[in-house]
Amino acid sequence: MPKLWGASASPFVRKVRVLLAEKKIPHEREDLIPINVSPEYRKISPLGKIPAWQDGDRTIADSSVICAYLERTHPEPRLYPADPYEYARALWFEEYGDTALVGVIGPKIFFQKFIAPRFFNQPTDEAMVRKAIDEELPPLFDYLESQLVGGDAIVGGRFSIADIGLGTPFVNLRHAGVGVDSKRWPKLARYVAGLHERPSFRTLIEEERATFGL
Ligand SMILES: N[C@@H](CCC(=O)N[C@@H](CS)C(=O)NCC(=O)O)C(=O)O
Repeated sequence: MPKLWGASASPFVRKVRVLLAEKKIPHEREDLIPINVSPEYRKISPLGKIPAWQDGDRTIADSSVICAYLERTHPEPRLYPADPYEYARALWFEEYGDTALVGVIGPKIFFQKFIAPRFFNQPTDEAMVRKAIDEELPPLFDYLESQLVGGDAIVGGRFSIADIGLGTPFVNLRHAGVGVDSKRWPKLARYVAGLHERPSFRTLIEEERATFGL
């Protein structure tokens, strides 16, 4: 049985888990937290990060690489657009989720409000959280609002890796108790709510909420 390494709260691990669910790929998961990882794990993930994928002696690190690989090994349902421009747009939004959204939501909101007090017994840096919510997220949300045309897919009218990559950091935002203001970003708020209602996302969100007692 192939194995996914990584803790469920990671937006990158969740990205792969949503793709695995959409494609119904059998696998098991090892719940690894990426702190002081073993030399054995570094052989699978040389940077020591999660997620990593292991299938026999084939090992792959990085969520984007794992997703692209699984699209080749399990082409149905197709989660990368066939049209070259739409394909590039989908990769762009996946990257936007991974870097722009996770860059703010991960360390400045989710870590501060959720991880630090629960797991490190550290107080939340409220000023950092406020600045992230008031100043850093709005331009990122403005851009997404400008790119959404309605419906539950941001590229080509069909659910893709773009939607998986964008939807996953919003789960971390939600776990941290922060939502998208539907008056200011109506299309984005509707889009995110729709994504999180898909069975693939919803099952993971419910599982994580149960794990964290949310
Ligand atoms: N580009 C990587 C990013 C993975 C990543 O940064 N994962 C975090 C957890 S959310 C991690 O493992 N951090 C530990 C570290 O950087 O040492 C991917 O898409 O898989």
